[in-house]
Amino acid sequence: MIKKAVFETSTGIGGKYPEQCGAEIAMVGKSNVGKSSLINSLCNNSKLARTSSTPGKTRLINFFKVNGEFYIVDLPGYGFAKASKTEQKSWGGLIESYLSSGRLSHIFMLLDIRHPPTEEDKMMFRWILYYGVPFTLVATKADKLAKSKRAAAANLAAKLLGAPPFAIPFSAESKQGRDELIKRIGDIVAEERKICIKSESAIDITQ
Ligand SMILES: Nc1nc2c(ncn2[C@@H]2O[C@H](COP(=O)(O)OP(=O)(O)O)[C@@H](O)[C@H]2O)c(=O)[nH]1
Ligand SMILES: [Mg+2]
Repeated sequence: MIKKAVFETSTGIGGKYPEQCGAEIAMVGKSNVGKSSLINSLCNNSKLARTSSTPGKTRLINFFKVNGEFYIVDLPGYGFAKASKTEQKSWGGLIESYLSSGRLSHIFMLLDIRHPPTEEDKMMFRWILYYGVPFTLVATKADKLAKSKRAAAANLAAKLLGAPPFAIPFSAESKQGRDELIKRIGDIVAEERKICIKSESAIDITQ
């Protein structure tokens, strides 16, 4: 259950991450795929993460603290056509240093349910595998497809990405998939809690 979600901080290139706390779950995907809308839907707050119909607006990593216990993280999107080479490079640097920071518990990678993954989606996915971050694939904007086509389209997008052929259809409009994602987050947070308790008791033994 998400009871409380607040914006904690933003960070850009060379910036500082907030103090680590519990699980950290990040949303990645191309600009306009629905990352901010997903966060707002999960947190029942339409104004929490800024959503926009102009792609490529968010260039910072935004941290939201949930239930005072863990972070949901909104990553800047990729694939905005107008981005210059310099902008693309700085985006890559920001994302790669975050992926390799060891902070991430889990990534939700978002794909538009209506379109095959782009080359940039595939590159993003290779990074996720390379850095070994556990992931869940989410096929967004499910409301834009007929109900009968959603599951197959979501799974096809995952397959074309080169992942196991399974993605959760999600819609911020109809809330389809919301309960499943909340449950997944609950599992990730509980798992992280267990690791914390284990490492705390490991310290006790050596003292
Ligand atoms: N129909 C529909 N539109 C959506 C959905 N999720 C996001 N959008 C729209 O897609 C646009 C981009 O959403 P946003 O969350 O800002 O994408 P982001 O760039 O990945 O953070 C906005 O105009 C949203 O209203 C959805 O599930 N269904
Ligand atoms: Mg956004």
